[in-house]
Amino acid sequence: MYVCGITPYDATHLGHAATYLTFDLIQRYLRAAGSHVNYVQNITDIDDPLLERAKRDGVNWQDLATSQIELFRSDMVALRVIPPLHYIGAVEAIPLVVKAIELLSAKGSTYLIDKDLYFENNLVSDFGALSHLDKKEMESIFSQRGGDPLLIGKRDSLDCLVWMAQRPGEPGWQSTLGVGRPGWHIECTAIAYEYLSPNSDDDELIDIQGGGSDLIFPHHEMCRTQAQVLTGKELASVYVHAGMLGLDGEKMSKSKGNLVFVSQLIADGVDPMVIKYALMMSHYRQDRMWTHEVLEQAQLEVANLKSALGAKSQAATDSVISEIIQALADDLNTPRALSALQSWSTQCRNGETGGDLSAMRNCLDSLLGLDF
Ligand code: 5CA
Ligand code: ZN
Repeated sequence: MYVCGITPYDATHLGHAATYLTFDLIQRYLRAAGSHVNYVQNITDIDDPLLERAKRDGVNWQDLATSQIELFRSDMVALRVIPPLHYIGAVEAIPLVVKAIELLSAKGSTYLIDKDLYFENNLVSDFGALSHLDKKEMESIFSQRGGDPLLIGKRDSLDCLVWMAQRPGEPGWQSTLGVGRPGWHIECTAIAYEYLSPNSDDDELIDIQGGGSDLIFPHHEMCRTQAQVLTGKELASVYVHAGMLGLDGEKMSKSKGNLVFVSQLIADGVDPMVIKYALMMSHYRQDRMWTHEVLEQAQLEVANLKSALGAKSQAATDSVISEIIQALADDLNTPRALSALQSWSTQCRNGETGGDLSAMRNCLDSLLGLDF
């Protein structure tokens, strides 16, 4: 499973948390079912937006990245997210990126504009099969998400930058492609290619490619196309995209600045398990809003659950555990799982007995990552 990681600034807002919790639920379910999960996540620790933010704030870009990665990691620990097996930064992956670009070039799918190297994605016949957007929409989203559809010299407006020659005042790394740095999409393609057994006999390179739905286009479309040229294979058997979390009617995003930070909520005294519970109250694929009411409802439900777990005896647990497993198997239907937990809490409050407390605690911990 490859999940697109953070660009380390403005971390960790609740939108990030919602997305990584989704993939944590997948990892937990697969592990509980007996699978070994090779979970890889990147960190985009060199890219235009990071450099722009460091410049705006007058700080060193590496210091900004290091401090934000630390914050992200401590937030993930507080939320009891199981870390990926491989957690790879773009900077450390530069040799892999260069190798991948060399392979793309050997297949004739790159070209130069000045000293920058571009990938020609039209060479793959079903380009667009992931996002199903028409070309005008693609061009519009591409320019909003760091692309350059209008750049003169491109063979196609949607071709993407894979190696950017060093700009004055910006960092660059020596390579066979000249001194420069990786483009965004190739970073994830190269890391997935290296860490997720490209030599297996499967028709697809990996099982699950994931991230938020804002990555469907251009990011995952471009990664998929690059992987196809590199390997002749589909990048993933399943593409999983979490819906966007919003605040005050708009997507929570760094560019709009309407962010609620996990670390701020925790500093304000909110229990991380309540944050997690609140994010699981809605379905991961749904675009949804973060509101005070959502947090209050989660506080109430967690209190119910804690009092059920703290009671002298508990209502029967077998059927509720089985309902939780079935709910998660049903495309991670967390609202259904939490509603089963609330019914069980009510049964406990009504004095029903016959349950196995440690089985329930194990279920909460292993499948939902909840510990009270
Ligand atoms: N570094 C790239 C991916 S390679 C990136 O998109 N970084 S990010 O910091 O902008 O986002 C990190 C992850 O959080 C991505 O998977 C993104 O899709 C997800 N994400 C960003 N904003 C939201 C949001 N409002 N709701 C849900 N998920 C979000
Ligand atoms: Zn990515």
